[in-house]
Parts: sequence; C-alpha cells; structure tokens
Amino acid sequence: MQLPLYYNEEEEWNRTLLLYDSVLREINTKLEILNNEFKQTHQYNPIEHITSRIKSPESIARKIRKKNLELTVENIVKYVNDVAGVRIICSFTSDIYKIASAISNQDDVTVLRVKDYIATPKPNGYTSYHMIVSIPIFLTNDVIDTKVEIQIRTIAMDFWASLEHKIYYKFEGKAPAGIKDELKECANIISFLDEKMLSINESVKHYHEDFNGGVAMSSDT
Ligand code: 0O2
Repeated sequence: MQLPLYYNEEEEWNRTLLLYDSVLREINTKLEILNNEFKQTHQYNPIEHITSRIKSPESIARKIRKKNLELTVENIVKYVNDVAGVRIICSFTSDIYKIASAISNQDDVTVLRVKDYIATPKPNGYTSYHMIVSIPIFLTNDVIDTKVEIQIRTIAMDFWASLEHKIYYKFEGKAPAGIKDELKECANIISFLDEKMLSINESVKHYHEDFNGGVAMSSDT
C-alpha cells in the first residue's frame, strides 16, 4: 500500500524514506561495532540478534489517524517516532542497560525519549526498553537529524511479545479477561526465567573467576 499523501508530497516522502533507511544503516553499524568490541574485550557477545524495519504505510496511517492528525509528511516526521525501528535481542537483562548506555554515550546520538517497561512493565505484562534517538544523516548539502526507535529486550521478553502480539491481534484488541490473565501469568514466568538465567550467569562468571584465579595462584606457587 502507498500512503495516501497529497500528490505534491510524493517526492518529499521518498526523500524522507531515504533518511529512514539511512538511519537504520547507521544504527546497525553502530551496534555491530559495539557487539564486536564487547566480544573482543569480554569474550562474549551481548546481542543475540538485531532486526530492523520501516513501519508499514498502513501502520503509519493508523497512528496518524489515532492522533487525529492530517496525513502529511510533516506530521509523520514530527509525530510518528517509530517510522524507522530497530529491535535488539539480548541474552540477559543486564545487557539491555549496557547496550542502552553505550548507544546513549555516543556523541552523535541524541536521546529524545526513554520508556523503561522493564522497570515499569505495562499492565498487560509487556516488558522491553524503548528509546527514541536521533542521529545526523550527512547528505550532499545537508545534515538531517533523523529519528529511530530502538527496542531492547531479552530473548524471553521477545518470545512473550511476539506471541502476545499474535494472540491479541486475533482478538482485534478485545481479548477476553481470561486470556489477558493467562498472558499476564506468562509474563510473570518470563520475568522469573530472565532473573534465574541472569543469576545462573553470574554464578558461572564467579566460578570462572575463582577457577582462573586458582589456576594463576597454583602456577605462581
Ligand atoms: P509495530 O508493528 O511493532 O510497529 P508513541 O506514539 O511513540 O508516543 P507508542 O507507539 O505507543 O507511543 O510507543 P511505545 O509505548 O513505545 O510502544 C510502541 C511499540 O512497542 C509498539 O509498536 C510495539 O512494537 C511495542 N509494544 C508496546 N506495547 C506492546 C504490547 O503490549 N505488546 C506487544 N507485543 N508489543 C508492544 P506498534 O506501533 O504498536 O506496532
């Protein structure tokens, strides 16, 4: 589907899409570099995988309608923060905050908004860390700050969100209370699993430190 924009806005929209495509490339490169650096320094990579997308025209139009706005390029750029979106799937909850701070600390990244649904989950149980950032895109004669939404979550959080999205979609947002309760219960189990996995990982790290320390000591003596 094409966005039903005014005919004279087509060229502007194509230029805007080029910016969104560019910002996804920029953020993906940044993440790849961070992951490689982490792998080299700590012998493990915090990022399991990354997906990115440009929001579908239907979804952009829906969001603009929900905000009671006219469908213009100006309104999309100003009010739809997640036209460009990247989702980072991490191993452990602690990785989420490490990655978020490594991104925020970069000089060319401006953090516009943070929604920490891990510290404060949504009432339905949804957890994830969301950031809206802007990154400058260098064109021939212009530098244009372009927004991208970054969602960071663990494998378990992603598992829940993907399935909840499918189930909820089937009910067109009007899932019966019983289903909602069961989904919430699953979210609690997911959160327990994440905590458990993190704690196992911490124990393994201590075990390694002790073991390596022990080896070093015994080779010293
Ligand atoms: P899609 O298809 O993922 O793009 P805003 O207009 O930015 O102020 P918004 O969009 O509600 O407000 O922002 P928020 O809260 O940061 O959440 C936006 C995105 O987070 C959603 O995008 C989903 O991807 C995800 N999300 C938020 N809540 C839920 C939830 O309860 N369940 C699931 N599965 N995902 C959620 P979109 O635009 O809905 O869809």
